[in-house]
Amino acid sequence: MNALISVSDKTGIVEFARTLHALGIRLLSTGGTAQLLAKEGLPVTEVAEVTQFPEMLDGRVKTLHPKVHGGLLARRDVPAHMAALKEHGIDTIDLLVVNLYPFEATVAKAGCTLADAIENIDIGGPAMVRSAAKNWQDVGVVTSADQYEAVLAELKAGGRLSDKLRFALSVAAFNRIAQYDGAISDYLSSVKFEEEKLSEAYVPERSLFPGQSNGHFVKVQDLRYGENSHQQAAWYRDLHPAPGSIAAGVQLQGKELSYNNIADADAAWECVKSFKLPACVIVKHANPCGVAVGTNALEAYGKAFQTDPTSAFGGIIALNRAVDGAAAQQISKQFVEVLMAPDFTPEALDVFKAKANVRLMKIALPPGGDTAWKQGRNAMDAKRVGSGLLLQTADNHELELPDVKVVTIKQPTQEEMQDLMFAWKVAKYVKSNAIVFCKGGMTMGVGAGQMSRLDSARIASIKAQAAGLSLKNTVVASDAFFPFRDGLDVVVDAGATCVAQPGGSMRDQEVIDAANERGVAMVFTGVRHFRH
Ligand code: 93A
Repeated sequence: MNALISVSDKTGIVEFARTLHALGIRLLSTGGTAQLLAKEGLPVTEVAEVTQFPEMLDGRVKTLHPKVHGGLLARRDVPAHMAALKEHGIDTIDLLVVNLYPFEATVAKAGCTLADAIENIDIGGPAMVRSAAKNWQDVGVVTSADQYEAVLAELKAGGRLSDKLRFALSVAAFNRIAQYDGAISDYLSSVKFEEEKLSEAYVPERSLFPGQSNGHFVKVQDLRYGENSHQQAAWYRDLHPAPGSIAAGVQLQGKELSYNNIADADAAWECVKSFKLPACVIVKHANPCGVAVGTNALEAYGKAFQTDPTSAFGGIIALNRAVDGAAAQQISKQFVEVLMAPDFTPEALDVFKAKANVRLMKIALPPGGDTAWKQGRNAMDAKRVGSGLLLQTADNHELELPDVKVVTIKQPTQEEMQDLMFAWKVAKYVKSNAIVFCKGGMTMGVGAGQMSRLDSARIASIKAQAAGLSLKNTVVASDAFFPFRDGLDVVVDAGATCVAQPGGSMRDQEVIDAANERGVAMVFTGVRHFRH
């Protein structure tokens, strides 16, 4: 029985080879591996001796030879195959032990050049692995040190590998090759081709194919921990993040982003960029606790903060206009975890220099301006469920004025209608059940994430009161329909005079009658915005 051993990672290989030798298996090997085994006193035949062809081109051609591939690929049960081996003086290779040039580790190193990366693309190793794995009925293929123990156990017990193990090794081998080729494809796809720069350290080109993903994700950074400190975590992004998405942003200063920071920052950013007017969104625990539009960044922030100053403490703040000195001064008065904006003026940066812990993220708005908010949004949403994945197209629905249907005797005023559209937009970014009271382009009370819509309405009301705001003459948006009139009664009792909800309940008429009875205006949007 012949074993060919050719490994870059030489961990455990000497002990493994020693046992193979003790079991009477002949050892063939490539340059570096052969040297190590010989030094450890093992009898080893160099592949070059077998092929009668020296390793050449700096090792680029070592095992790419019919004497190797013939020995791996020949079917032992096909007489013509065995006759061909005999005719050409080829021995069978029954066990292949290969691990590949460390491509992944090489490109993960800071300062890796394209040339370094290319040199670490293994050609001969994967070729042998594929030959052996294809011929799994006759050849065992070992591609990881983790497999040494199981292989030795069977060889010691019966002198040969079982079909079951050889098949499992073959599957593992093809998986490893797919993973290896995936890493090469990811890396090369992200290289911006500039001839004069090929020897410089590799810098990923992030927007070569904006918004496109090849289905692969690349790691942005390891995170200190996940949602909680006992969970491990990392942040991955699409290979080519779309401009306008937080993965295309840059952190200008501050502590490392945490898992929760990134999740909340995304919620805030996705919401703020959907506004045309200067807007500010403050997020806590994935929900907006204050959203407002204004004439500029300062005013929008001031209004957003007013909604719920208690929750805004330690909040994640996003603005869709550059932060200037005045806005920075005002924002820096509160404890802020992350501040995101398309830009920061030098004065604003000066203000935050004194607050080195504040994480400042500069994120471009989607090109195309305020009408292009959907760009940079994911086309698909994914959610992990036990051993599975739920996929859906993202909730990118935007309500247009003509789609809004007034269902009550009372009509909303123009101002109310404007606030309704604003409230509806905010409700889309609030976890269900969402109840959002608004007035004058700002949130006045947000009820989020309750199992009962009534509770969300009550909470919004309590929070408004705590913030010293009155819900009198506000508008309110409900992310889903009111199944009974009680929900409507609660929001009207709280002070709303105008209500937006999807409609579509069996008891719509009961709710419309209630709105008429209470003398408020109500519109149906025809769309629901559950968010879980
Ligand atoms: O440069 S290669 O692509 N050309 C080859 O013909 C070849 N054969 C084996 N790389 C090749 N290998 C790889 O060399 C193996 O996959 C293994 O990673 C490495 C072991 O080399 P050495 O034994 O000289 O340390």
